[in-house]
Amino acid sequence: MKTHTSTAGSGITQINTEQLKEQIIRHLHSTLGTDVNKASPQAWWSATCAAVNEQVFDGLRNTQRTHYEQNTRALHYFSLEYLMGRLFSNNLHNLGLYSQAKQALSELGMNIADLEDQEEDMALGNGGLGRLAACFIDSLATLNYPAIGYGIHYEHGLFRQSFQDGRQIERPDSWREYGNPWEICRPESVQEISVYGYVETVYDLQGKMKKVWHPGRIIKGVPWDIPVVGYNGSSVNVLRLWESRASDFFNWDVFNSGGYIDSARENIEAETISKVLYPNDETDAGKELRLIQQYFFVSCSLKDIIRRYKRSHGDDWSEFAKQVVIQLNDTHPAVAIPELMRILVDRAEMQWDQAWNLCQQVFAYTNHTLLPEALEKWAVRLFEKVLPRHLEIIYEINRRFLVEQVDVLWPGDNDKKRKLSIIEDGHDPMVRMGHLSVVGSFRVNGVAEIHSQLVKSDLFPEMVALWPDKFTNVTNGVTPRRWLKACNPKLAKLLDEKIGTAWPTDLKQLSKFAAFADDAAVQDAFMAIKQQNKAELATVVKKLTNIDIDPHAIFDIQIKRLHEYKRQHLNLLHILALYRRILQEPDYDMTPRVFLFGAKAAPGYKLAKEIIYAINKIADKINHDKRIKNRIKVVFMPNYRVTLAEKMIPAADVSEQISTAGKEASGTGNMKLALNGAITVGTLDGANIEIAEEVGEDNIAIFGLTVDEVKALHANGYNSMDYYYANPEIKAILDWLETDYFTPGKPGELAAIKRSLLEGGDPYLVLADFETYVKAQEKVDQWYRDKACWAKKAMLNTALVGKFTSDRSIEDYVSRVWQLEKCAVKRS
Ligand code: HBZ
Repeated sequence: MKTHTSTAGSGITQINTEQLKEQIIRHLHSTLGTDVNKASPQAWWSATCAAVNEQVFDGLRNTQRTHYEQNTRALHYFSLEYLMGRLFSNNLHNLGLYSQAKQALSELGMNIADLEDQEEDMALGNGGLGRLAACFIDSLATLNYPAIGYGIHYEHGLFRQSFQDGRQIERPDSWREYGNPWEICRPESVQEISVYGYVETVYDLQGKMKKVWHPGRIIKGVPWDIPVVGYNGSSVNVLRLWESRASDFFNWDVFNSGGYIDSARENIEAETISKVLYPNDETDAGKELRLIQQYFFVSCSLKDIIRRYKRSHGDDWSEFAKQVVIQLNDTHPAVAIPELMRILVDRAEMQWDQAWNLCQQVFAYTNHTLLPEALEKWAVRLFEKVLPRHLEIIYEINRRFLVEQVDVLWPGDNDKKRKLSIIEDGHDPMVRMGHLSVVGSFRVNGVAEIHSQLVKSDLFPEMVALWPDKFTNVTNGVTPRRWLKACNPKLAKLLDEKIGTAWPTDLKQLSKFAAFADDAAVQDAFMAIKQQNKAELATVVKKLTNIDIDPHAIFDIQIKRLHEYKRQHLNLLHILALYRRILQEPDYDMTPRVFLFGAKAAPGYKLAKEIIYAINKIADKINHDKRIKNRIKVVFMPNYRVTLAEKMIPAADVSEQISTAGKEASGTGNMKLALNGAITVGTLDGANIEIAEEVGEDNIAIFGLTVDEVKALHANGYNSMDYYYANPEIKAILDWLETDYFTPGKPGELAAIKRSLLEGGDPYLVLADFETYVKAQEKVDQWYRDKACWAKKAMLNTALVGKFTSDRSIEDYVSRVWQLEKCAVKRS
């Protein structure tokens, strides 16, 4: 019997296989009330989680004690979304316990993979922004930075997707239905927050004016802590998520006056706040409940931060900005700015200037989008109803900003004032959250070089004139622990053998792997791993969709939210072009390809749902067409999520990153796929540009218009009809969509795509990029025919993307924004 011992770092108790076995059995008995003979896989999973938690909580206690004793400056990450996925294997890997657990379970007659499948994804996010937050908290703990993530404990995460006759159906996600072993409720840290009501102006005995907010409703925030285990287990930080409940105080009143039923209704209304994640990405929901969600978690979190600060500093605010830095993950938590002002001015009775000074030292803001429909705005009328005092504070912030900053640089320039005002004028005036975030923060960053440039040149040029040093870039990154070591164990092992084991925390080490790119034996090993990963994915595809795919075909993968700017329909037009070529020329020479999609559409985004429907219908036709001789297969994986990504990414040959230039802020799937040896077919957009710089132009297939060319084309008047008439292949494909070829008996069912590209004016320039896209795909097909050539390119992708670890992103934030010190955690 082998007995592995953990290589865990200093914060965590070391443990071996035998001890782990004992712990698992002990938890089966005393935590789950069952035994080895009758325990279900679910019970085995729970018992193993409980055993793992013994190590996790050890590390958590040590970390919290160390941070308290050292009284360190800490980062507070404010995000409405954390797309965590599963935590079982992640925690085991980060604790250095994965192989022990695998061994222990196998000796107990269990397969660790079966247990992993018992866990629901923690899908408290929509896409890139939420997953980025999850990667960042992993890196922060790994790098020993004192940090806490704040967010909402949604009862329902992102909806579950299935297809009915090819159309997307949404069902609620009940990830906690059977409990969540990774969270701890902290009733001792409950907070109460207020909404609605009115503001009264009162004067004290000295005649000093004071504003008093009389809230209309009080809501309780109950914190749930999820330990975030750093790799090697040194620090265990916390993700603190707030759940809303009716306030006891409020209920008591209603109950006493005989309103038992009313009090039940109040309960329900209060609990609604953390009930469900809004499923929109890149569109502003503008709904009252959404604003209340934002304020709820921000207010609870600020109170929590201040409570902790006061424990060591009392009413002395002079150290606050030294101890606290708050990162706003997009504008969603930007109401934190007026909320902190309210606490300081109304509650702590601080002078406005001093309070504002403090705010501007504490907040930093990350922008994730330039799309106009995604820039958050709140109707002033709605704001006034929900947060009347905050609206007054925003007016005062704006008044001073316009008088003291804008009018000083541009005296009498009303046009500048109109552009820069936090309040957008009109018959329905709006609060611009982006403007508020820039004005209230000491630093603003975009998420890739080109995006940060565009934030400055296109979004906030006047703000740059006011504060040139405020703007910076931090290119996104992904955690190589989850996105290589855990999800692609075979490749991880090969890397360990060839370049040593330091790469998970020092990803630039991967460049040593480039030395093997021409080594035939290593090429074979690398390609054999890819082949096995593809075979494993083929099994998953068969199980989920009943479609047979050939692991020897090129696996061409596009996984991301469904959006016109991401251009899944460009991919679809290419598939149709290949299909048509084969029908016209039965011996058409192409390397067999499997096109795999994974994407959820926002439930209210009609065209996105039409694109899903079209892909499914076209897939069905092609997959059953014998004339194709399996040269093309099309698969739409249902319910794309972190767990599915972990299976798809290691099996990808080709990574589709084909957004219209200037629209994708960064992308992070692009990084994960390249890291796992997929070759990118991509536009010069977001982080694709930096990936191309790193891997070199021979190892990536770049196509399409650049940002400047896109701007020029729009400026000169883009007419998609020109492309329709000029290119017979485009015309034939679009016309095809109007027939009933793919939807027998129902002509026109797929016509929405054609309409948006022609009558709709093709806002994302699909037709303009079609020809160069097809050429890039032909190049990829040629590359794949030469096995050694492909292996070399794929290996160089893995070797040369070390820049894109989220550890590097975090170090960039630390030096450009947060100014944090590391804090080594000691064992008790
Ligand atoms: O953030 C994404 C960007 O589109 C992507 O380019 C970038 O890599 C990533 C991380 O920086 N943005 C989102 O994922 N945005 C959302 O999910 C979202 C969610 C709710 C909203 C708006 C946007 O109200």
